[in-house]
Amino acid sequence: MGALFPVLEAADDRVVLRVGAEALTAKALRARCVAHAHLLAANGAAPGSHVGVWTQPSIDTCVALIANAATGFVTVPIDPKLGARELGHIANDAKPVVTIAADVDAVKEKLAGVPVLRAVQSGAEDSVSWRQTDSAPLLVLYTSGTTGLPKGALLSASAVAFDLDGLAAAWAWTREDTIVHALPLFHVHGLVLGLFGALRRGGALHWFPKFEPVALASALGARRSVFFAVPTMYHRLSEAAASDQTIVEGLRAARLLVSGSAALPQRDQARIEQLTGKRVIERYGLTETLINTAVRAGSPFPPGSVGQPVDGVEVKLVDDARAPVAAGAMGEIAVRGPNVFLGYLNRPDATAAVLDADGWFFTGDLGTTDADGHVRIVGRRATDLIKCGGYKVGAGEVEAALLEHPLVREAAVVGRPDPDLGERIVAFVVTSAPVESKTLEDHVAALASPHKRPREVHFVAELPRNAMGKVVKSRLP
Ligand code: MCA
Ligand code: AMP
Repeated sequence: MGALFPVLEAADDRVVLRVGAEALTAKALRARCVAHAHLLAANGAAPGSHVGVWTQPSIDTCVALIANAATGFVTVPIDPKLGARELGHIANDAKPVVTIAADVDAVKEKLAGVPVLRAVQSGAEDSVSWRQTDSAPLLVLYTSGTTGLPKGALLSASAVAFDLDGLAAAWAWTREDTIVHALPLFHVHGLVLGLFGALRRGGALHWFPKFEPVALASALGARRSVFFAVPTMYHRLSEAAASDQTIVEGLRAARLLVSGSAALPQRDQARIEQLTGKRVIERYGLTETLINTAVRAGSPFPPGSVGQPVDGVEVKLVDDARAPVAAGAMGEIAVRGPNVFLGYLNRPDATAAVLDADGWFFTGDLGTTDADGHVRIVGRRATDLIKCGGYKVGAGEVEAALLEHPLVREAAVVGRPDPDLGERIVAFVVTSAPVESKTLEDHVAALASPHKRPREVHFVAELPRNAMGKVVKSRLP
């Protein structure tokens, strides 16, 4: 064990966090962490309490997320765009003692019943006990299943530290690196890898609240940088780079280009390589397991590889009965190691369905491995899980939201291949009266979340059903 973020104990004058024109040194960040801990203590939270962080894009949000983790509170990050139904669910399920927000008034209205505190703006010279890499919960991250409301995955401080240290070994990631990213701060990719990863290494993070290709590329050229992005971002960068040399130069200057959260299409990989001479490296993970495999920096890798297991993580491929498949055969990817989550909050049934008594977590992803241990993802067991722009969306949650619209009688939702988003959410609906597609898209955005809205709505007279009356999605047009 040791401190989760050793850089906060040393606290020197190096800039560790940059958002827009604002920057914080380790010393200034440490002072704000101390003030944050005192603020929470004065408002009824104790170490181990669930504390919500409203992740609206600002440097104060980054500070609140770091301070919460560093000083012993369990963070429940909340997507500020969540619709009413999902927000209510998280508040009821995680029961945060208090929620931190940069803009208190806007949040108070939405989070009835949960006290909301303004994020600390300045620091304090005082002492605090720093969070160690123990096995108690550090984060509750909400993630979608095929049906029902999202489940809260409980991740320990030791899992986060283990995984980040494994990735540091894989990528020769040191305090000299600046992570550059424009990912949201309420998922593993942007929060654990991008924010906590930079801090744990003691390097820096340059975070962009919005995905802006030219600004990001310029930041990549400015220092020894490592870029984290989802495939949709690489797709858009490769398109923009075709007519903008700044982007080509930025991508070329980065020490490492890393992609994850969904499969990186080979054509985008090829286009980036052709433009910059660099290959993007992939890593593969889930909210529940953090990152399981990663391509090693500077090592050759076959096309489509998501890398070899992170040091200390075991990977096996299994059949439908969870027995190992023959060497070279395709199977469901199962993983075991200190990176695996503690379980879903309040959902022992759902935990038992994915985590066995020997500690193996069954991912639902289908893959193959080669003789060198390189993993390739070839599909997913559940067709009702959609990865849109790197966000996981359950078809069932979109269907449930659509069915809450008074004019929708039946709904079926599928993911269809999309060159930009990976998969786009497509809805088939039977309505009792004419209604605009846009109305239904906005309805889902308001109830669940904008990234869960259907990008395409088809109005049909009836849904194809089998003899039992069950919708047969494979027969949808
Ligand atoms: C659009 N908007 C709306 C509506 N339509 N707002 C309200 N009502 C509507 N009907 C808003 C959106 O919120 C957004 O706002 C803006 O309009 C544009 O929306 P959209 O078109 O959906 O966004 P996009 O441009 O397509 O976004 C592409 C993206 C995004 C930037 C690539 O998908 C993204 O950030 N993806 C990252 C997902 C991620 O981090 N996944 C990691 C999961 P505004 O512009 O203000 O936002 S962790 C994981 O998977 C594992 C562990 C792993 O391996 O990493
Ligand atoms: P989430 O639950 O949002 O954390 O998403 C986890 C899922 O993202 C995994 O189960 C995979 O299906 C997918 N995923 C993550 N990284 C990759 C990758 N490099 N290639 C293909 N799929 C990925």
